[in-house]
Amino acid sequence: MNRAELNDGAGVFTELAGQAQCYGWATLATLLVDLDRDGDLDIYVGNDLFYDCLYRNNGDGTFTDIAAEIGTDKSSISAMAASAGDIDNDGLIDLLVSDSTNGDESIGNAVFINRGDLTFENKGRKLGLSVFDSSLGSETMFAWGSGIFDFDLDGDNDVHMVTHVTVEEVFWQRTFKGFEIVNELTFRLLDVDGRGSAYGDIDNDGDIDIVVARRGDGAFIADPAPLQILRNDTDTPCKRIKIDVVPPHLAPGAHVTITMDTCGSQTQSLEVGSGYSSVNPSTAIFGLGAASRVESIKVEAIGRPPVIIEAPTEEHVVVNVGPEA
Ligand SMILES: [Ca+2]
Ligand SMILES: [Ca+2]
Ligand SMILES: [Ca+2]
Ligand SMILES: [Ca+2]
Repeated sequence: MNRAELNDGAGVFTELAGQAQCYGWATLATLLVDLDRDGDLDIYVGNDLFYDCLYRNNGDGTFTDIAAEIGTDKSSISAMAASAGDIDNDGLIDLLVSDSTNGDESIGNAVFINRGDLTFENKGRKLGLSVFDSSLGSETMFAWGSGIFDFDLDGDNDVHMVTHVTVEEVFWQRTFKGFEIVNELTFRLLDVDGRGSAYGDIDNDGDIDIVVARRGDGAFIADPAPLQILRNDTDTPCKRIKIDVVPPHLAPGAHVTITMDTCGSQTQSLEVGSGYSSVNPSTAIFGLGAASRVESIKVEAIGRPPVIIEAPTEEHVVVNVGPEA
């Protein structure tokens, strides 16, 4: 049984008795994101070998599991990873939940496109993201880590997943048809046997790099396997902007929106956790694509008034959403 505990900021945690427990065989993915934009964090719970839960935050310390009501509960039977990101660039944060394709009830990775009223449409198959390419080495694959980011900085979000069963990580790039697997990326590795992935700009050059956690050799004995860092060496003429949200404890679930001189706007939700046992930094990175400049940045942190920065001149901006700002 899972537990939800409130942190009072002084090192004391109090259980929300009976709330957000989502009983299942094994919970491997927990994602906190404000899906209905009402100023509180909702919770997606991904279970292995059992149905998933989606808890709407009622704002009073209680949660309501709406997964069965809206049909997201049975879309992923072998969930290891869940990620939040705006897949279709309409300003509403969508969900990616990994799954296997190994012949049980599993139907492949789910992509829940947010309609804005806490209902979703699973477009995983339509977008080409539901199944892995069996030519990559196995038909039995499970993604333990996932990320929705604009890895090539061309102005649209791409998708990365890391899998096990000694298969490499998989990278989808957005095309006019949907998403297609890209195999020639410079940071592609073999025999990853990944059990988690985190996403951030490790070398501080303005693009998203990846850290992959790996299982040790042997089925039951955890021989050490070092982390792998996948440095992103994207060569692009597109401009970019990196936005750090501080203080870090107010960043989880914050919506960061940039408006550009052309091509409209882009929105990201800062994730608390990423896939299985991984955490991302409180940083948003946007590629501007065909746009030439950012006209404004808007950061909406949970429980804080929006902070708007007009006409930023730097490629790296730190936005303070705290009371002392
Ligand atoms: Ca909410
Ligand atoms: Ca969306
Ligand atoms: Ca892209
Ligand atoms: Ca980088």
